[in-house]
Amino acid sequence: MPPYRDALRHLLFHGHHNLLSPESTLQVMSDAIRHDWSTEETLAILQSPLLDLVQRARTIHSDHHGNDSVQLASLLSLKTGGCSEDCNYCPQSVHHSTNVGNGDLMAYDQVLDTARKARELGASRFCMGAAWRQVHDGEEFDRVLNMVRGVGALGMETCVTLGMLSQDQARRLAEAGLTAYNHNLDTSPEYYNKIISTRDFEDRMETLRHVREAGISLCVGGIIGMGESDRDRARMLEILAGLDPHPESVPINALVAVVGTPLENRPPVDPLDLVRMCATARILMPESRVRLSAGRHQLSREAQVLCFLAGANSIFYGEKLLTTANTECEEDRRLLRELGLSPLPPDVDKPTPATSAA
Ligand code: SAM
Ligand code: DTB
Ligand code: SF4
Repeated sequence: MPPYRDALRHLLFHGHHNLLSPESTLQVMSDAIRHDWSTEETLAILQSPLLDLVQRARTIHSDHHGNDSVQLASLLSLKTGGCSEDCNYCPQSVHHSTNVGNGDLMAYDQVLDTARKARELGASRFCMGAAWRQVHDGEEFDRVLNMVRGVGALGMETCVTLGMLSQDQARRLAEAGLTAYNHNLDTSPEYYNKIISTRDFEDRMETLRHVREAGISLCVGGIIGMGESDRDRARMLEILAGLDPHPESVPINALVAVVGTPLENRPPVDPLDLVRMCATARILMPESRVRLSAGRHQLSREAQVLCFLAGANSIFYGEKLLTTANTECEEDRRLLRELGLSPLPPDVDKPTPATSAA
């Protein structure tokens, strides 16, 4: 947080004279980093008039980030399909008949080649996903650890999403130099069992604790467009903002309704609902990177601009997400140029562990 805000707060609350009106005092207070947002407060923000909401989010965004950088994160599916979980949105679950098969874990060299290409195109973070319910110790996990080392040695930030993790597995990922772990809450605790029956919300929270204890950055967010209410959306954001410290990255996904999944017929998300989610996440978690994630492909340039205006400052960059399409890199670069936004360089100040092909 910029030091002048602390000074201002000090002046307001500890000075002999309160220099500002009660409304502006409240405004400054509302910008403080908080972990105690209530459902009603969050819902009121989420449902506030759109222009007020975007303006408030934009002010907080400028104060905490300046206006000019967007993190470009590339995604690669290391192990696609065949997952034993029954997440209703996911084309990779064995419980649904989609056209996603059951692949093997990718080879180290192929992963490194893909990461190098992503880096050349301008990505600073490389995210690797596996369609696993949880990590199992053994040869495959060892190979993933090696991939983390290898991608880190390219000077990129590394992120993996591998399902549930034990404390020890999180520690080993940290040792390999992992920057961030992605593990989404996906929806509210109240709506959770309408979407997934093979695990519960508390399982998710436990993995998040293990990641934090290992000193790895947290990437945690969710999905809209699965039939949840505004209250469910607010509850999810409230719980994310209740994490202390806030997650460093908050991916906001719009459901990609894949044929063969139970959610295949969900109507498309209203793009302005995504703007509302980005803005509310920005207001609740001023310092986090809010990532405009799945579903961006279906958004107009104008809707994306509104999301950036509302505080989104990260995107998935590359022609593919895990199994579905994403916006073309060239198109993204053109949009960012037009907006005056530049790609964020990688933040890799940790010494990178030595690498070897497995
Ligand atoms: N298996 C791991 C897990 O679930 O934690 C990691 C991979 S999983 C595919 C990562 C995230 O992708 C999910 O938590 C969900 O938020 C998002 N996701 C998956 N399918 C999606 C879809 N069809 N639309 C939007 N987001 C999706
Ligand atoms: C996240 O929040 N979104 C990404 C990433 N984390 C791993 C995944 C989106 C997947 C969209 C559907 C697919 O391509 O399979
Ligand atoms: Fe498996 Fe993850 Fe897909 Fe759920 S979201 S079915 S855990 S790959």
